[in-house]
Amino acid sequence: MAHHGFVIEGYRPHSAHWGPFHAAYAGDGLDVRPDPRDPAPSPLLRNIPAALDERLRVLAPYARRGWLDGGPGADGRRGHDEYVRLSWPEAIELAAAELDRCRRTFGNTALYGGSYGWGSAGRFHHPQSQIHRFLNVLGGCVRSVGNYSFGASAPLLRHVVGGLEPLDNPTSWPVLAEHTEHFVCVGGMPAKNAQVNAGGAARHTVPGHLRAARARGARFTLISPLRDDLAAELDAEWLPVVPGTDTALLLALSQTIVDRGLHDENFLRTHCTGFDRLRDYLFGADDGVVKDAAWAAALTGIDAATIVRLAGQMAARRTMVTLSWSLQRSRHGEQPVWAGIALACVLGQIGLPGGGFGHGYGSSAGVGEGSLPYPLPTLPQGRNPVEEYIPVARVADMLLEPGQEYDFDGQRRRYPGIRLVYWAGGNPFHHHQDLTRLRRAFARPDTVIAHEQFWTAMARHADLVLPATTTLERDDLGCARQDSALIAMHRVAPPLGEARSDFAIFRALAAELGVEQEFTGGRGEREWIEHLYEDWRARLPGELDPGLDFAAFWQAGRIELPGKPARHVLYEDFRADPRRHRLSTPSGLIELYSAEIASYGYADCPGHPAWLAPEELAEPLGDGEFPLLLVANNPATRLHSQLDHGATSAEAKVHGREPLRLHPDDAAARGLAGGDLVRVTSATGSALAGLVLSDAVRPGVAQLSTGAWFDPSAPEVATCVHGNPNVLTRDVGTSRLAQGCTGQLTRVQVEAFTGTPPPVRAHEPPRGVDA
Ligand code: PGD
Repeated sequence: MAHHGFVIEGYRPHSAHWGPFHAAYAGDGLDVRPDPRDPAPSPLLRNIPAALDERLRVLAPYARRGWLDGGPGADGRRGHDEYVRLSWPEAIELAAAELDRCRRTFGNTALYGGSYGWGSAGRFHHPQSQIHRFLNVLGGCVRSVGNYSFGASAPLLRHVVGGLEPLDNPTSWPVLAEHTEHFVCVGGMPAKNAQVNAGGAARHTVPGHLRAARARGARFTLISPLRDDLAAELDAEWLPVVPGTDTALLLALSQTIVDRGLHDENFLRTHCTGFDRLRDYLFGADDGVVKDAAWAAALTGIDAATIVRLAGQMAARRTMVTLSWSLQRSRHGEQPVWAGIALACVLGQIGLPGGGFGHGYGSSAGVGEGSLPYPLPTLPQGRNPVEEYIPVARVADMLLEPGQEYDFDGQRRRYPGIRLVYWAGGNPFHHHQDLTRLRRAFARPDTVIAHEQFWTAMARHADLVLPATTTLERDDLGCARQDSALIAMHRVAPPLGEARSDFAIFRALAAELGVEQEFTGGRGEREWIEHLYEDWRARLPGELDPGLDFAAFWQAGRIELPGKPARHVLYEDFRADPRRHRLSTPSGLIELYSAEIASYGYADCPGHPAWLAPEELAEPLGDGEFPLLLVANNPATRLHSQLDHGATSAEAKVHGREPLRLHPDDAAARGLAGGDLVRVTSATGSALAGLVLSDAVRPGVAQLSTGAWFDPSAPEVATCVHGNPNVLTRDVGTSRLAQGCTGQLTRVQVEAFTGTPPPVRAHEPPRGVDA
């Protein structure tokens, strides 16, 4: 790699969403070493050197040929077109003129700046903060609310427990490690997801806490179609549930406990509302169906005796019901969360050390780490005067159906008409469902602008592609809300090609549009970073002041963050006195029946937790054109789609395609062997993948993780020849309540691919860009 002869000496501190590290750049490569204070560094660190692989980087500004020649307008060539290199002044002039035209002609409600995505770690160069600050200075934009991680849970939790504490600050790990006797892990606590936390994870502690609990004698039950959703060393009893049926299992556990009189009447009376309605439902008063173990056995594939035994064990011990985020990323995803909370209420251990429920243990490194009791250094985003917004996962609906009405959390809303889409720090062609439909949606706007580091599918669907630096090429501050240290993220390499930081790009655009001072606030990058640090420090309570000015902090490379309580028990105060520590629900109590939700009249989210069969289970597993249920979970070898070409990610590929796992029996029934190239089809699309056989996968289930870069280069063979499961998933909300994403599950068939395999081109630049 040629980097203008620029060499940065020595190892410097830096940080990613998957942990802190030290990196040394020698002009032709990057050496990455884990931080010695991290007890369990992530294998994803090995992907980081690939950030500087210039073959995949956007090295200069580019315009899409059709847009440059034909001007703004709806265009189905997005995603197929060639690109034309621009100079920075040309790119800035074109982008600024188009932003100006759209906002003046159609108003700021025609700009979509939802720009969902994780971007990279770093408090200042946080792409969402940068883009929102910029668009707000221009008069605002249509924004998005919610996320793809727990999009169904957040609105539900506000109704049921009056806030997001179970997500933000559940009972802390040291308390679980010491007190929990039985972990009932619904959706597991996968080690792969516990490597990652939005903003960083200075120390990976989850494996150690789990090991400590096991060493103390804690018992683990894993409820998941995948055995490796919990570490093997924990010796869990594995209940390989049919995906999408956890709600039925949770309801049957509650029914069994109540039926045997093992429930906590007192807790249900003093801390909950609506138990009578739930009990009527459990015992079939409304529909004649008793939700007992035999009923659940037929749906879940877990035999009735096992369900009854588990119910008894749970009632006899200090039990923590852990609900993963993945559970709610499917149709009616609100229900397993609500049913899990209801089960914890029936057990009556909420507020006791090690008992109750938690949501997201193992789904992220931060959950259970405790929250810092003060704000982090944060770039102010200004005010968005535009009131229009969409639930984040409804982006394709918005672009395809402007003016269309839809339901969301009790409101009847209307999609705005979008002319310009602006994205920085996210990849909808990774995170969204039914990518064929998303491509149709992205053909609609007049203009799509993206800041990207790599030639991702997002970049390839944009009209103007502005090259962004990676985190390695800029200074920043690294920290997350549940973190234990603030990292001085030293720049470890010079910018590749003509790449600029998102801040520098927005600054140039702001200057062109006459609002530079408003955007920059009169500060350059280094001044902002120093200001964010000093301003944060000045606001800390005196006893928590780290005592280092910016220069000393920068030199030290890191400071430990004080102030987190050593132990925290979710709803301990509420348990002690529910009147004094009311929840922010209408009743002040946990709502097992929500009159508010019931009043919305949504058949797909009634007033109490209920079993609503997902469309994916309309036919039993094994039947029909698509007999297998695909689990499209988050990957073990990279964060989402980031650094898909990195060493850890690339080593897991089979024939260069994403590995698809199948039980050996399901493979044998199809005449397939490990290492075969397979074609996976669903009602929405098809993908090529490399087959891996594993008895850790429940029969009837296939597993293909997200994050292989979308490769539509051989549509005659497959919608994606690289193995991106989002060509297979359905683009439909969880329910009218939350409208969360449902990417986790879809019905598929898996067959041998016998033709000539087309090359994977996802990691090559598009036409017009010098390779
Ligand atoms: P990433 O791969 O992290 O995915 O979706 P998300 O869009 O966050 O994308 C980040 C992008 O930002 C990358 O393209 C990267 O190059 C770019 N980038 C990184 N840093 C910067 C920067 O500083 N500046 C700029 N301009 N760009 C930058 C993740 C989403 O996917 C999430 S959170 C979840 S939980 C969902 N999970 C599933 C799932 O379980 N199943 C399915 N089928 N689909 C899912 N999608 C969701």
